[in-house]
Amino acid sequence: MKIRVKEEALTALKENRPVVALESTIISHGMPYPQNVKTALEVEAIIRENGAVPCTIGIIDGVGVVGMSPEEIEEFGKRKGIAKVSRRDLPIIMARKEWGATTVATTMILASLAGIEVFVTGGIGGVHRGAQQTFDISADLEELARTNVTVVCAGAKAILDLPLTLEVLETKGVPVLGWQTDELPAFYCRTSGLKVDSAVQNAEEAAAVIAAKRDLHLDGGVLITNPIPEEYAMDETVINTAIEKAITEMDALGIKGKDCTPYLLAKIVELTGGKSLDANIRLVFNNAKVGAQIAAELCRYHEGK
Ligand code: PSU
Ligand code: MN
Repeated sequence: MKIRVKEEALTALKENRPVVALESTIISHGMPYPQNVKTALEVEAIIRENGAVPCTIGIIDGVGVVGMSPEEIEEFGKRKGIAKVSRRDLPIIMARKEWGATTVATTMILASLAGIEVFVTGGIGGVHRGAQQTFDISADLEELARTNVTVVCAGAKAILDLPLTLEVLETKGVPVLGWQTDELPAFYCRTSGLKVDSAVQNAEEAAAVIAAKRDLHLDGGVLITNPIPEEYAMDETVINTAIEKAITEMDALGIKGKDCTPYLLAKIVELTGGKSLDANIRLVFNNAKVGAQIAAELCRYHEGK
């Protein structure tokens, strides 16, 4: 597979310094322009401030780019028609030498190929509501089952069936850790009423679990779920009303499959008058700090901690 890792990241990895991966579907399909570009660049800055090298990942002319330039990030935010690429789409986009925005699943694949162990995003895909009929279960869950990358997120959105998402993660053997909480955060809100497998209080505790999993040769990722900061969390009734409405409209329009998540995210931004976008941006920033800390702690493990 053709992959290009930026020089700065290659050096950092060789010298056992922390590197953090970032995805591009959140840029091309998760937020509107120009907030998408501004957020992506700011997340990189936060990761740097916290001592790690950021690597935004995407596919450019069929090459898996691990560590885009600011100009490339701008292009992913601006350009229309960049495909949303999950595991099954990856070979097609590469063979055709096209551009592709990487989902959580594909970002994990490319990060892992480059030797990056930690990946920061907003939310993962999961079991969609009504999956009992539609079978719509994100390939992100399958990837978490097999690829050795830790994913830091703010839980999963209530556009998904959260209890079923946790069930699938359990089946697939993916530890779900709560960052300073024992409750699964629900993206826009801090709580979901569901328990995570274990709380971790700091990067040291998180890294200990990740290292133990690796020592056991248990393939697959670890999910770190970090609640949105209190001051940016949304009112549960407001967000749930918007989510219900967005799902109803999506079903009426007959939108299915990979178009669901991008449609719902954009619709919810519209229905909340931009409030959900603000929350989304803030929670990604918050995750960036945690991801950089965990990546640094994992480097200490490599030194034989
Ligand atoms: N959740 C968000 N923003 C996003 C996504 C999820 O809040 O941009 C994207 C991620 O790239 C994730 C993908 O991997 O949606 C999941 O899509 P699907 O459900 O089609 O697998
Ligand atoms: Mn799907």
